[in-house]
Amino acid sequence: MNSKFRGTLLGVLIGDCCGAVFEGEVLDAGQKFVLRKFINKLEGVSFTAPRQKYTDDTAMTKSVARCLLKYDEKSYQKNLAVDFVKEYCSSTTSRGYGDGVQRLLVTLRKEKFEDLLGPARNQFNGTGSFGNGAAMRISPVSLYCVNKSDDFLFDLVGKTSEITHANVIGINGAILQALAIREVLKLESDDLDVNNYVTNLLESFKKIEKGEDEFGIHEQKFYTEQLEGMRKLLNKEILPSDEEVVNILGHSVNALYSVPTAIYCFLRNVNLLKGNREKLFRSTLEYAICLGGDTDTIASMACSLVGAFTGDSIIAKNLIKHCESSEEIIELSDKLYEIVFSEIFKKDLHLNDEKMN
Ligand code: F2R
Ligand code: MG
Ligand code: MG
Repeated sequence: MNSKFRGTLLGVLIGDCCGAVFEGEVLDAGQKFVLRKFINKLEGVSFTAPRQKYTDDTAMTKSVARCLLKYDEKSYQKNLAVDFVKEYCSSTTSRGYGDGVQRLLVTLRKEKFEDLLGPARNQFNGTGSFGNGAAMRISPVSLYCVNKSDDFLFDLVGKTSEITHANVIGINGAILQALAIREVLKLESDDLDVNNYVTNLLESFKKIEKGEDEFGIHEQKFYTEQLEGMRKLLNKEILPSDEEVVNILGHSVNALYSVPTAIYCFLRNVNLLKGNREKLFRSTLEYAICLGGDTDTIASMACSLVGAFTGDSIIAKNLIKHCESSEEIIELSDKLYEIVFSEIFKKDLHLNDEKMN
């Protein structure tokens, strides 16, 4: 499990660092070749350039991990808002934050965090952000909730998301990514039944999206439909082309058109590399970036899923070494593992004590 914790957060970092170079592009055959050579170079021993920089995806994930380490129900959200702002302001390099979220972090700071959720609700003329920023940073919540109830996870995802994302699409994208990671973290073997896995996510989303709005009109089944589309793509006899995948699932900054895409990238490669798990990380990384569009975020979310599934042992050591702050990411993973499992250990001891008495 310690290795799975490391794999999850290293997946975020490496997908982000490698994908950031191609963010916003549509890759033709030539660029796909450049991408392959670029990752080969990062995996090699002779890489001498400065380490590959991470972007907002990792910056915000680090904040979430740090605040979970000192989790307290009452102060968590304020601590997180302050940490987001500190991380944003302390960076000496551009981390490619979304335009809306940058304005929001400046407002939070200017207003001294008096209203934690108001600025997010006011974003985009009061509709709130549907960007994938809440989903891209959610993996530490999956780690923290590995043995907790669904309700606890939903609540913590909500608290972690709503500081910046008030639109239901943005928040539900984070719920989907959090559930998707937690489900693979909990697997004890490296055998993943892809059909079952998608069915479980679909069942969860049918419940989440069954609500009605204030007029009694049934809410649209946004993620449920995307998950159905993903299942169809996964079950196709002929492997779908990159264009077909992007047409059906999308590759934009909108959470609805990127979270299901990231999960698809992971599952497609699980299916393809059944007897060859060693190649799963590299192959998913390259495939997610090949789809173009929001490459750092889609690769980051997809690789986080691979890391949660296999652990960090299949990630090339040089690739880890050549990404900025990988030591810090490993330290955060290990600390999260320690607090999550010391809590469980304490609970077990307490139960044993009760039995003895
Ligand atoms: N923003 C980027 N990349 C492009 C900019 C890079 C820049 N040029 C640079 O290199 O410095 N990447 C990062 O942003 C995505 C996560 O975004 P997040 O945190 O959700 O931010 P935001 O601002 O809330 O939303 C992003 C954009 O989505 C559109 N949008 C969201 N909600 C909307 C709504 N209700 N109505 C209309 N548009 C909405 C806006 O265009 C937002 O700017 C990740 O890709 C991360 O890597
Ligand atoms: Mg980014
Ligand atoms: Mg991005």
